[in-house]
Amino acid sequence: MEHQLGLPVLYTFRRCPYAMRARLAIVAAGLKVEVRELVLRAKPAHMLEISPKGTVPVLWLRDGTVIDESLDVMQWAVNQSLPADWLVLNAEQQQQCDEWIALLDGEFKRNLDRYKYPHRYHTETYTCDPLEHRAACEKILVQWNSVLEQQGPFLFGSQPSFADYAILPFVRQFRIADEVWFDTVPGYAALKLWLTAFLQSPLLEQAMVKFSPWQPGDAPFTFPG
Ligand SMILES: N[C@@H](CCC(=O)N[C@@H](CS)C(=O)NCC(=O)O)C(=O)O
Repeated sequence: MEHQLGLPVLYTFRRCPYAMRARLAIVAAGLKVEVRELVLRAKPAHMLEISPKGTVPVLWLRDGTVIDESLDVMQWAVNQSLPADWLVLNAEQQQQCDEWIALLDGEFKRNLDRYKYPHRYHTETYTCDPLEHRAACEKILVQWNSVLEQQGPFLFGSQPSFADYAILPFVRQFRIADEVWFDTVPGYAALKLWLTAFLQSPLLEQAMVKFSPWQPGDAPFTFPG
């Protein structure tokens, strides 16, 4: 297996919010990679060989380095070239950013999964109530809404940052779980503006371009196209 285009190879799954945050950073940084879209139930052997844990995104650099955590792929992209409009976080902001991302990848994601797919969590003795988990997500969203109300339109003010693009794909998923409810529930004005701007952004459009699932021997595709 080789880097046919002389570019890093990104194994990705279009709808995965972790892969999405990685692609957002790659696009924002103005980088190019060879993209290998996959189907989660049939992961390519090469991907599993370089990253046996079997999650996307996986970035395979030309020197053989494997980066298989989404936040590390984001950080790699930003280290190559900080996106022109992204805010450079000071130490205090960086600490806040890390706390928010830990909350998102931990408690928020745990409850989001149970809100979206309650049937996966039912057991003989336990019925998973999606609304209980939606309420738990809301407790976190309320915090981000109030930050955005005070200092929006982005989490750290007038410029987007690592924090916004690490978090937004998951807020998008939260909305998708019940769009009618989300769009009509009172409150969350600042959060809704933040999400809507993201949903309408050329950045997201580029990050969400569709690719057919890759198989060994296929012609390589560049991302962004
Ligand atoms: N901590 C990992 C989590 C990535 C992750 O869980 N991705 C999901 C897709 S959204 C996945 O690949 N799951 C494996 C599977 O469903 O087989 C990261 O941040 O990259």
